[in-house]
Amino acid sequence: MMSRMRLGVLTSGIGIARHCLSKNALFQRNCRRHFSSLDLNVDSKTGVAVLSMNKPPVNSLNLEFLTELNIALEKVENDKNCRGLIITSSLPRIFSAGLDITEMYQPDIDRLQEFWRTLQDMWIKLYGMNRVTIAAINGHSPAGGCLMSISCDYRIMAPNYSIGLNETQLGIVAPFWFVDAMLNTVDFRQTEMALQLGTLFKTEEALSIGLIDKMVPQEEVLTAAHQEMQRWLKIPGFARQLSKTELRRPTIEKLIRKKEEDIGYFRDYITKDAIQKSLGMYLESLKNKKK
Ligand code: CO8
Repeated sequence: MMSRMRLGVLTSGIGIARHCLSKNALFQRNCRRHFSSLDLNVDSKTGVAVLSMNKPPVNSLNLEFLTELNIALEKVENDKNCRGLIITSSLPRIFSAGLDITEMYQPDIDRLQEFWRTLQDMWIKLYGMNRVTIAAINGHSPAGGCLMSISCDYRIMAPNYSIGLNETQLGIVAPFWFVDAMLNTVDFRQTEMALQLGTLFKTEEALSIGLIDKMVPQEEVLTAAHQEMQRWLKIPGFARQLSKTELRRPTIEKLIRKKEEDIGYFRDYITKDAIQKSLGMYLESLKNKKK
């Protein structure tokens, strides 16, 4: 039986989501009001959850969206019947445009810090998740979208999209834990070049350097993710989980140790005049694209 809940831009605030979710209602059919920007479907027969991002126009990660992602990831992790998670997008052509740049441009300082802390928490949960995680990348996946993808255990992507840590193109620097996640995925030389140049790799290039694991036609991305999931779920769960934890723990612990320092660094860095100027120009260039 498929159970389903929609999470989303909370018309009545995050409190409602917490209320619904805290009562373990996430997987019940009857708790679906007020939500619109995340779909979480759990197939109770296979134990596979599909989390689909649905925040038009580009699934940009703002504070509210990250909060919802955190709640959903926590629920998946705590659901004993759930063994695997597929993350994808409901939007055409976009997996996620990464962090919402408007959170970083002319920010309110308290919100900015909260935003960064919520991103850190989301990453710690996703990168350290015991469940098998597969990114079904059915659209562009720059910066924070790339971070989410490389935090999963396996990546399947449709052709003719782009993925990468392009922060330098915005005049900003990817934090150490973005870099660590990249280094744990592709080799040092590729990371060194990609991070400096802010490279957005086309799907084919991403495949050739190991940034993604498989390329399939757009309409087959989700099916391929389910098929791949079966391969992972055949492995005894405890052994697989421990192997993952052993490999990822040092990277996660590094951020946990430096969390507050990282928030302070981010706040001081992002509010510099020169960085604000770069972000403003980048936002403007996105808007002018259409003209
Ligand atoms: N944040 C906020 N708004 C965005 C973002 C974003 N990341 N991306 C796009 N938008 C907005 C556009 O401005 C546009 O707004 P409007 O409709 O009001 O003009 C709307 O979304 C639609 O965008 P497009 O018209 O560009 O849509 P397309 O389908 O043509 O293109 C893309 C989609 C390819 C995703 C394109 O929008 C794009 O390249 N976006 C920018 C992606 C990007 O560079 N993201 C980087 C974010 S930074 C990050 O994730 C990590 C930061 C780490 C900080 C560390 C500091 C220490």
